[in-house]
Amino acid sequence: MKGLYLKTADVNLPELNEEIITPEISRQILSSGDETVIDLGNHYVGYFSFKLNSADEYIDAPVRLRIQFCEISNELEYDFSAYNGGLCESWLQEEIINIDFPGEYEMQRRYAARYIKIKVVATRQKIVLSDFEFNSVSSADVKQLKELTGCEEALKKIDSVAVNTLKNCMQRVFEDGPKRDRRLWIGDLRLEALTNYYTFNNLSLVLRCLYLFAAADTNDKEFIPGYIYENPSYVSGSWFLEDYALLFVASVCDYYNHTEDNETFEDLYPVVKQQMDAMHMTLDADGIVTIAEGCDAFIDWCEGLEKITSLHGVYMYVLGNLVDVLNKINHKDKNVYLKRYEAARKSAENMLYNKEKQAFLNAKDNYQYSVHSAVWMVLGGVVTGKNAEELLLSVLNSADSLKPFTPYMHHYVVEAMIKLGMMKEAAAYIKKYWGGMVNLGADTFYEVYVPEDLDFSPYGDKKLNSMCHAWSCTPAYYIRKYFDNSDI
Ligand code: RAM
Repeated sequence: MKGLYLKTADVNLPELNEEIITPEISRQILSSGDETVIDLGNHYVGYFSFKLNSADEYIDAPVRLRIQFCEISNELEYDFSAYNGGLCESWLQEEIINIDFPGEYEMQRRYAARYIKIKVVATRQKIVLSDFEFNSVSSADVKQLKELTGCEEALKKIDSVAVNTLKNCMQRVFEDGPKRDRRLWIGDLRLEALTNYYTFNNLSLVLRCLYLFAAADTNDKEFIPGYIYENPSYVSGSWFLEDYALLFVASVCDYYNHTEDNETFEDLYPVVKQQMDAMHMTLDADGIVTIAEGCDAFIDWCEGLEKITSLHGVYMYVLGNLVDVLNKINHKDKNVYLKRYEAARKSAENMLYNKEKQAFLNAKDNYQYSVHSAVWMVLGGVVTGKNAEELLLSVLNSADSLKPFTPYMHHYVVEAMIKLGMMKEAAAYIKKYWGGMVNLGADTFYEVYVPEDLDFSPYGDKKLNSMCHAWSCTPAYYIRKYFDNSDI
């Protein structure tokens, strides 16, 4: 089966569209110690080339350049040698190159950048750098994109940044971030695929990614890993995130809902079933999900976050999505999952909800009060209607609750609002949160954005935060699905 899955993934390997960016910068005459900055005018992903020539006399020694690729202008000031984070510093986009002869120089590696800073580390004679070109690549076909017609300027601007974010993450797979980690993660894939349906609609890229995960090695619990590598050859990931395994199922359901492609759904159903059954096996005596040994849950990059209530909500949300699809196609297993959904809801009402406080405060999560729990319980359908709306607004406005850290989690806040019909609040939330990045001058949306702490990094040093990150692209999905041509 794995072989067949990989074959389908291969058949759907996309062609990359290229666009040559020629920055407006004249030829630069530089000596040792000089520096120049090239502004590409927007954030792109691709390959950089330039010409090097001698100015007056022939260069009689190699020329040593330090070239730094920066996603945002602040990075131009970063001292890469002072990096102090938990991830490997080789992710920093910096090269020292030595050029022996004058002529054209094409850099071999792919970069994500708007700015390119070149420092002449050593040269004997003056040099001339010219003919700068950036060959940008993406598997998004921009011709597929429809213009927004009836939406206010603030949302239009947010949409364009979101679309740019998605475009730059669409490569051989839906990457999480073209600077880092440059790989396929389920949580990111799901949000990219959803946004892709309303923008570039590259269905074969979605198929490719779903089949790549279907081919992954599962752990002894039968969960697929949270990520995989596919280039130059296939390697299965080794971090097993239960919420991500469930969101694979959600992604298959989204794909079915968008395409009604029964054949693909049936093809992937064994993996779907495996994830749902593996999750079912984690239920404790109270009927609440647990994090199995050797597994983990992501939910958000939020320090100290207790995750059981959220994870239970993800489980219910995915059960709900799956039951909808199984009903649509009148699948034989539809009642199995409906029963599980109902049982999971009862357990959540009994064990996770505090009636007196009207909040999700419970022993499973050490009575921690978080937006995450509330959002996922709303999405799981444990609370509904006016009650849910009030509960959600209280936790969002409370000074004591843990708040989302990543645009990924903020996406699900907006989804919860939309589920409750809070359309005005959802639009306002997008304008405030993603609009905040636009106000900072974002060309693409960031991996993490905490307005009160702009230096926050889950990795201990913001130099490695990704400034064009897939899971941040969903305003384009919301705007195009709900807010373009609406009165909101
Ligand atoms: C980080 C990346 C990725 C995300 C995982 C859980 O490494 O930001 O996008 O899915 O974490």
